[in-house]
Amino acid sequence: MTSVIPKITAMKVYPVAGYDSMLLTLSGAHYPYFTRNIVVLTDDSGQMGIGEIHGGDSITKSLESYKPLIIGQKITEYRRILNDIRQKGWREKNDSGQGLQQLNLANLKYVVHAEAAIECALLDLYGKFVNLPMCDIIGDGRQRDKVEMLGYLFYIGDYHKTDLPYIHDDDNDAWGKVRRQETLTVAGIVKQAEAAQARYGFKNFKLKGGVLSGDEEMQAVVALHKRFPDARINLDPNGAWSLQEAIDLTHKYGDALTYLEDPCGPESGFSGREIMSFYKNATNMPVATNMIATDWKQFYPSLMMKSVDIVLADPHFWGINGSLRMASVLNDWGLTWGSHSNNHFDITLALYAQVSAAAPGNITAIDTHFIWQDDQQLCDDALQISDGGIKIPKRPGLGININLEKLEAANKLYTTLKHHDRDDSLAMQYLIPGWQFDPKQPTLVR
Ligand code: GKR
Ligand code: MG
Repeated sequence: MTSVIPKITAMKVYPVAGYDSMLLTLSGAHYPYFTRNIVVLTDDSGQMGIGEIHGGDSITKSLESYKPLIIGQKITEYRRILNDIRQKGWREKNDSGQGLQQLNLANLKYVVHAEAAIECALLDLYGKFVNLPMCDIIGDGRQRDKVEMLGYLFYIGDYHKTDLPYIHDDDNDAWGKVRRQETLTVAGIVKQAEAAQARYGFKNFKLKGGVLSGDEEMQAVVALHKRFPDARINLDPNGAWSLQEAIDLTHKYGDALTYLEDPCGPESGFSGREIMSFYKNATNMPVATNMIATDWKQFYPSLMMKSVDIVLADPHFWGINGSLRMASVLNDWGLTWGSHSNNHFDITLALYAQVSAAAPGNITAIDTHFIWQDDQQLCDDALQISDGGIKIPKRPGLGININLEKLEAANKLYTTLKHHDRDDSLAMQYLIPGWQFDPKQPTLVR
């Protein structure tokens, strides 16, 4: 017999992989595959709730350790379940406390909160139970029906220079072609933005920097501004520039930018929070971060020193409830909320849409890598980006339903991989032999 409030009867963790382009960042070159973990909860009413989080063995192990704390529980107990997980679940030890200040990918497993995937799956079930979309039951409830996403642009390496199985020729329109081709020039970045805009209707753009010299990247920003004069344009070198370089580049090219993301980081014994504060004092340029404030403890000094204006509170780092708590605080204090992203499937896309729909105030357009993965959906009813945004569907919970065949195929691909953790130096070494990550040196400036 089905109980009035459904109980969780099963939890499955699927480590999965998808295909990626040779995207370049300060940490190197994206490998042909990216990995994630998908959680599927089933309740005794027969519903399934789903969640997605970063890949890697450590996160899989954390998720597996949560099973005894979840199975048999009522879905309405989701806050207590999450508290239990935080107290009793397994979590990787030996966190240096550095966070993402220097974009060291080995630290991602400390910054990511695996339980966010459980929170998502539980809220998906809860929404289905009360027959409401997730954004109506989280935070302060629905604030908008459509969420704006930004066009996330990348420099791209030439996969022909590797013997790695990068995806190519997988789509026919202009975006489908440019997203797999080498892109290292100003004209190439503008072409990429045009193609992304043609398919998705983006109004605003972010260029991932930390690849070429600051001057060359700023020239790309100037060209984007010229081509899309009404767009908010942001460049994110992930802290690669020195304080002085960031100030000089801003004075020279700042008119083309609306804000900058993590322009500089720790240097001369000062933390990234202090350096970003000096930068803001010198330039008055609004600054976004997903590096110096990735939790509440880091947020406190960032706030005291006025190091940041836009906190990209990714629900995978902050939890769904934590991210929305941040949205309320920022709104009350006249600051701005947004969300950071890493490569992801359509489950995360739906989560970003639902969380952003519930974030109060004048939020900034949301980061998403999904345009690089579009066509690899794990759900049949995946949300679509069109006219620069995502409309919240009327369907309950996350608003999407997993296709188990596609999920199992992505899991099968994962089992063929030698590396489960992200290491962007592996592919990068095909372009520059012996290449090593240096948080202060753009990837191709060697
Ligand atoms: O996809 O390589 C990437 C990005 O550089 C990612 O790792 C960053 O964490 O997108 C992120 C950011 O905004 O810093
Ligand atoms: Mg960033």
